[in-house]
Amino acid sequence: EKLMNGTIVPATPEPLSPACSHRLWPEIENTVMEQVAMAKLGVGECGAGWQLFAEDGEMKMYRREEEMNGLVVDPLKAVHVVKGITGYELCHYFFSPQYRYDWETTLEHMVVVETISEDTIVFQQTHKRIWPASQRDAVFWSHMRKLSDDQDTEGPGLWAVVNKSTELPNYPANAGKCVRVYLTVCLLCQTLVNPPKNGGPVTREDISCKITYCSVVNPGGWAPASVLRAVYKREYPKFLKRFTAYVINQTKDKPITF
Ligand code: 18C
Repeated sequence: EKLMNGTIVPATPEPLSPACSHRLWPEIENTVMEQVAMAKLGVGECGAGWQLFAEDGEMKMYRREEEMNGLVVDPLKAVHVVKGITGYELCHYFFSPQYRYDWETTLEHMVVVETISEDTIVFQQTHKRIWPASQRDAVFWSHMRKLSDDQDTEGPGLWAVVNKSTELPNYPANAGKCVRVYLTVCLLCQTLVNPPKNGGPVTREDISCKITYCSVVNPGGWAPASVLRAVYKREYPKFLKRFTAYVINQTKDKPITF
């Protein structure tokens, strides 16, 4: 850029996200890149040991049995294809605090701790207690972003939400009755459009969304492995079915948002 006095200054790059000056930004950036790259890999490509543990129509859920210091931390990877909704819509309802109680059945209480920007929020959540373990809570940042799709730069692209545990002095871990869990979650959504043959406008009949949901939750403290794995097996399919049905229902009479 050339100033009035003739000095040449480098053009300021467009801000990537309104959150990019925040202290958490480097971690958010790195985590999003890493999680999206992992989510894009098929279960065959990202190492051995993935076992299918739940299947329902297009939905498939895999897990890898893993332990860390004696705690079950099984990574989960789910894929699903849902008709009639876009990747943006799924990410919007997953990210936005105002809908969370509608679909998150394990939730007891949610607090927005910090709104860093329109696309980046820090949450504190308390989840329902499972007998005989202690109740769990989580503090995590959540970031929503559009990604450029290598195959289809003109298309609706890819949207993702990444959630990752963080520490906050005002919300110390294990201070009250809750044990703090540590989570890394990625929801990656790709909209697929079937252009209508008559050349007419695209309707909800013509769209579908390919979903990949990856999650690793460290329970943070003692929890019986058998109970924990049973909770996994029940709660993850329940979550993905309920959440996608919720988004279909919320959007069915609304204009399509890409
Ligand atoms: O990704 C999801 N939701 C997001 C928005 O809420 C966000 C939250 C993740 C929650 C992480 C799990 C927190 C602990 C939950 C305790 C279990 C409660 C079950 C209550 C049943 C009545 O990313 C969707 C998340 C879908 C949740 C699936 C359940 C995950 C189970 C993980 C278990 C780890 C701790 C277990 C504690 C003791 C168990 C004996």
